[in-house]
Amino acid sequence: MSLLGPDKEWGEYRCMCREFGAVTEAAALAAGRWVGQGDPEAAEAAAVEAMRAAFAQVPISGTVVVGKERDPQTSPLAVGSRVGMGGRPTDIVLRALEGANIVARGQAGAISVLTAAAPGNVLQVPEMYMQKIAVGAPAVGKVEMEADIEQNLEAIADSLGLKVNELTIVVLDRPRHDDLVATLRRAGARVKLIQDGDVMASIAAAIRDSGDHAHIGIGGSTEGVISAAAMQCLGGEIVSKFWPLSRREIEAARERGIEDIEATLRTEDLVRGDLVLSATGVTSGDVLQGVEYRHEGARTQTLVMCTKCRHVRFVETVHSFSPDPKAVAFWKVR
Ligand code: VTB
Repeated sequence: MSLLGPDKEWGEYRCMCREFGAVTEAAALAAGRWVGQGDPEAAEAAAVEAMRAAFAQVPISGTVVVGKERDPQTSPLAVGSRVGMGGRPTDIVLRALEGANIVARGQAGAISVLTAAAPGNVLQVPEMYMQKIAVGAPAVGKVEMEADIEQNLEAIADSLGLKVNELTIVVLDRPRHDDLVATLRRAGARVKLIQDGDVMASIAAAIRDSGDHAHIGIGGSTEGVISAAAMQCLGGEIVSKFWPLSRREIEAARERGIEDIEATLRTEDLVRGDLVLSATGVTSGDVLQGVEYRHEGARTQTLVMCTKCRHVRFVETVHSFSPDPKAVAFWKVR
C-alpha cells in the first residue's frame, strides 16, 4: 500500500519547469556572494531570501511540504510556507542552499535545489536522518537495504560490467560512517568522502559517465526526498530507511501516517507522478559549475529535469547586472 494516498495528478497543464530554473538560479547567485566567507548561516539566509523572492514570479500556489521544521512566520521557506504568485497548487521540497558549510569554506559541490510535484505526491517525511543507497538505472531493483554491503557492491558492479574495485562509492564524511567506510574499503571499493551534499552525490551516481557509481550512507530526509525526485527523472533508484535518533522522531513520523519506521522506502514510496527538479551550482562540483562572476554579471549552470517534458536540461545563464546590454559583449565563452 502506498503511503502517499490517492494520486491527484496535475492533469493537463502547461509545464513550468523552466520557471523553476530561475528560482534556484536566484538562490545560487545570492549564496555565491558568501563563498569562502566562513559564515554558513549568512550564506543560507541569503539563498533563502532570494529563493522566496524568486518564487513570487512563478504562477503556482506552492506549499513547502518537507524541509526545515520551524515556524514559517519567522523562518521563511520552512515547512508550511506558501510560495508563488498564485496558480496551480504545487507541493515543494527545497534546500535553498544544500551545502552551506561547503560555501562557507569555499569548497566544491554546493547547490541550490528544489523539487515540485502535484499536491500529495511527495511523502511528508519529518526532518530526521535516513539511511540511503542511490544507484543509476542499470542497478535499479538490485540493491537492498537489508543486504550486506558486499552483496550490494557486487550487484552494482555486475550491473555496470565492472569489478567491485572499479566502483567509486560516495559517502558523507561523518564519524557515523566509520564502519561503513571500513567495510567498503575492505571490499576493495574506491571511497569518495564528501563534506556535504548527498543530493548531488545521488545525482552523480545516476548519471552514467560521472565516474561515481553509488551514494551510500545516512543523511537528511529532505535530501532523501529530493534525491528520489532526481532518481525519477534520471531512471535511477534510491532505497532508504528512516534513522530516528529519538522517540519523538518516531512519533513525528507516525503523525504523518508513517506507522512502520523500519520500512524500506524506495523511490516510488517517496515521490510519484510528474515532477520537476531544478538544481543550480553555487560552487563547482563534478556535475554542475558554480556561480562565476564576470564583468557586470555572473554566469550560472542549472540542471532542470522534468518527467512531463521528459528532458534533462543543462542551462547556462548569463545574468547581467548592468542595464547596458553591451556589458555582456566583454564576456568570453567559457
Ligand atoms: C546531509 C548532507 C547535507 O546534511 O544530508 C547532511 O548531504 C546530514 O546531516 O548537505 P549532518 O550534517 O548532521 O550529517 C547536509 O549537510 C545539509 O545540512
